[in-house]
Amino acid sequence: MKKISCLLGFLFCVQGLFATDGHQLWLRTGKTIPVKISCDRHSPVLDIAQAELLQRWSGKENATITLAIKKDKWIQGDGFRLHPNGVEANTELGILYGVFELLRRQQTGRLFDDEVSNPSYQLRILNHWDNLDGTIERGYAGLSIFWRKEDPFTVTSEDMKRWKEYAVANASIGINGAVLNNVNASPLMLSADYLTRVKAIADVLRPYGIKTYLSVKFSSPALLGGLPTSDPLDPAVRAWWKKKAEEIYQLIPDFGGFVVKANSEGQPGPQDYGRSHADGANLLADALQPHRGIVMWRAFVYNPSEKDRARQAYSEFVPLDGKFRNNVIIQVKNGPIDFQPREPFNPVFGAMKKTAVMPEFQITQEYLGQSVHLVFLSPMWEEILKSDTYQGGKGSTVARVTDGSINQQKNTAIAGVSNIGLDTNWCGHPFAQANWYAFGRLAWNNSLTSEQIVHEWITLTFYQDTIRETIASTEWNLNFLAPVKAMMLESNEAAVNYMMPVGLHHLFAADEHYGPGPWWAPKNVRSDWTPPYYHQADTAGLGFDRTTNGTNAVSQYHAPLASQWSNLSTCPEMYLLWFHHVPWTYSMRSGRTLWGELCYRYDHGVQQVKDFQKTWNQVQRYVDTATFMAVQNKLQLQTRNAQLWRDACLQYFQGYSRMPFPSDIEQPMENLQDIIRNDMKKRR
Ligand code: GCW
Repeated sequence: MKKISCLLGFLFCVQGLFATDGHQLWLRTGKTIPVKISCDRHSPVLDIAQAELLQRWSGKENATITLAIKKDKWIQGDGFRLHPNGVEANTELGILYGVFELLRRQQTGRLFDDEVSNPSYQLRILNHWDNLDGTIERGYAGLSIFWRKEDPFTVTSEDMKRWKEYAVANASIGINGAVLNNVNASPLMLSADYLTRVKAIADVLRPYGIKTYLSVKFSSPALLGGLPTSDPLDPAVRAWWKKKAEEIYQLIPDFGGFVVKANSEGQPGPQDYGRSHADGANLLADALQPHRGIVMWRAFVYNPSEKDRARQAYSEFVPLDGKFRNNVIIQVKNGPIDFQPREPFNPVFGAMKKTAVMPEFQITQEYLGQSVHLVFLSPMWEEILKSDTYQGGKGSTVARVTDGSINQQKNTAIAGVSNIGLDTNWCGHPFAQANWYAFGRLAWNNSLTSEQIVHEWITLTFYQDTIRETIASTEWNLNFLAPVKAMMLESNEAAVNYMMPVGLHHLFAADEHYGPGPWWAPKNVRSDWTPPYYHQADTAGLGFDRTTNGTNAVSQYHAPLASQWSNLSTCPEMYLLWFHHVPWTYSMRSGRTLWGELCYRYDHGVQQVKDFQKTWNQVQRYVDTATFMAVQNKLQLQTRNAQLWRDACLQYFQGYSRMPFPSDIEQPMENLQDIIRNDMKKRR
């Protein structure tokens, strides 16, 4: 009897220790091992650095760690030097980031001797598309942690606790800025009541090195200030913004600045008054300049009457190069359309020489399965960062033209559209946490590999003390780390395969951007929001002709890309249907016809997700039950959705190709008419 209860006690204990709701993210606190800290200064930031060390130290018992602020010419900005006895930095924040790196090294077993680490970008910013009523545009993990509908201005202890946890998580990966509201901004954001709440948030984030920024609506002077116009050259408008900036800096002396979405998707902007993006951006830049604030002006613009949406940011912004104040940064989405599963890099990156440009990535999976699909986004971002723009000759990668290596620029920055909400695990899908993590790590070091990032994340997240104590590391590496890593690294390409292979893009049904709808084109919807605009399927072939025979968008890229990509035989197949309208019988490098290749890719994507299910089923004993079940369920849904993508797209395109399904792929499980009918029913 005694034996049994002992055993039960043990099991219960293991199970209990094992249970996790994901709220801790990659920041485990295991057993506390004592450590001594030598640090001759006190400040809110340094106190946090010390507290983190005391709480999470897992190195030698009673080791002494020195934290020292010292001038060191190898250290830049908030960078740091790690050495066996501690951390050195030029700034307090450098110490904090060094401490987090030290802890990460311990937990992931990566040794170091003497190493300097400097951030690639000065500003590493999350953009929250959070609305003031608490909803989140393209958010899939609950309501906003910043705003709510009921009782919107009371700051509760719960609020403060969340904001602090959020700050720790960001600081641990080097994120140092947060834009608190949607780029589709409400003018009320700048009202006194909301600014008071912004101050409360900024006060919590500050000691963790996170600056606060706001998205602003360009027509705020009229909508909020009651002026007759918001014309950027109107003196009263200029005075209004100056005063507003002063009011903000009274409350938040280290306020970071504004993000603006102007003349895009119905948002107001300077063009409403016959002025340019530069006039608009400079107006705000002048208001913020005395306070050292910056403007991040988005280049996400497109006009319904244009023939090719992919050309538009370039055509509007490149002629303005050199016309922006030096506290303006143009914020450019990674691709020329809109966060699709795969796009070539945005040509604006290679084209602006005298204006600072920053990448905008989307961490929230708007077009990549939302919080249902397991898709690790780091390989996609890595692909973009490492793409060569050839701006100043070979080696002018997107990373290097944005991080100050090639163009002299006052500010360097990178932004990620956040995937967090009030869900206990912050991100909805347990694996979506990896995308938040990866964004921060790449923002700190834009030459990290996805392989390294995922290795860190899996180890930090899943290699809990209970596992360490019961399972040999060799076994865990072999049976958990290796297969889960492989699955994650493959997951982005799998999504490309089952959604939009070979350069296809924007095939979504309706505005929810989740399921397939290559047929979707209601009469009352702008054509550049509908899939037929992008895939251009007809009986001759498939794909968008962006060569000289078509819209010539390819000419926005430097040599040798422009000629490589405009030539069918030298265009990389992953961009083929992005740049070309290709005959169905065209012979691909695999020897298959285009039609055969599409069939193979869509089906392969489905098989990849089925393999992810198998991988996951085999790692059950290394994961807590709740996480295991949650991921297992989501993978089931992902498989079903991948099948739907394959069946819908292939049968729809078959209507044009009129070619049979190859016999060696899984045949459609549901017929096209039923798929369309169900989809319509869902929307009614
Ligand atoms: O990706 C698209 C989204 C919109 C978003 C817009 C943008 C915030 O579908 O929801 O609006 O881009 O980036 O401005």
